Amino acid sequence: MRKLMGRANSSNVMKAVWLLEELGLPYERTDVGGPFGGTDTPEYRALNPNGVVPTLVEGDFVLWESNAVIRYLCAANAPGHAMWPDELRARASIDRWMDWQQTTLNRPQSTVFQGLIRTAPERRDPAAIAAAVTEAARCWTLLDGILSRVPYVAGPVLTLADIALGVHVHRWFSFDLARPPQPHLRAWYDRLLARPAYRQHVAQPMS
Ligand SMILES: N[C@@H](CCC(=O)N[C@@H](CS)C(=O)NCC(=O)O)C(=O)O
Repeated sequence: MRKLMGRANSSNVMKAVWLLEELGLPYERTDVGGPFGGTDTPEYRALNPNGVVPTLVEGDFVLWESNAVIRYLCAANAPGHAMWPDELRARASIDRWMDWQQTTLNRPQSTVFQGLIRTAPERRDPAAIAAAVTEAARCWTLLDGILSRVPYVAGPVLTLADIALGVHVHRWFSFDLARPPQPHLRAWYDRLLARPAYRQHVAQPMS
């Protein structure tokens, strides 16, 4: 049986769960990381030397890095699927947004999330959070511009780019803060909310 190791409230675990559900693939998820612990045992480090989640295990095949995991799941189980098509330019356009999530959006978005959701009010760094909100807003407004022309991040249909970014847009619209108007981003978020797997596994109260 395919095993996905990682707690359900991790954005990176959510990517894999959401995709597995969209593709109708069987899996067992186990709670690892955060309050569940288990990431610093020798057994887990042998699977994932980074000590983070998610980790995918299929027999003797082990994979970590959430975006690599969802690319693999798609290619192995739904080759040629519109989520991650074979055509190289279409695929590269999707990969580009997946890299953008990891390299550009993730740092400010994560600072806002950790600051507002995982840090007690008296221990927060308001200046760091404010700077991160400004930078995250810049990123999301850039995406708002893209989504003024297409319904999904990489074009006309849902792809892995929407999976990688969609787990974060729920948080962005759930944070208790002032946001610039981002109507196209909001319309895309509403489109994602129409999907049962997104509602059930991503659009949950933040913790
Ligand atoms: N680049 C990695 C980052 C993985 C990561 O940082 N995961 C977080 C959860 S989103 C984690 O493991 N945090 C520590 C923990 O849960 O114990 C990926 O995309 O898989």
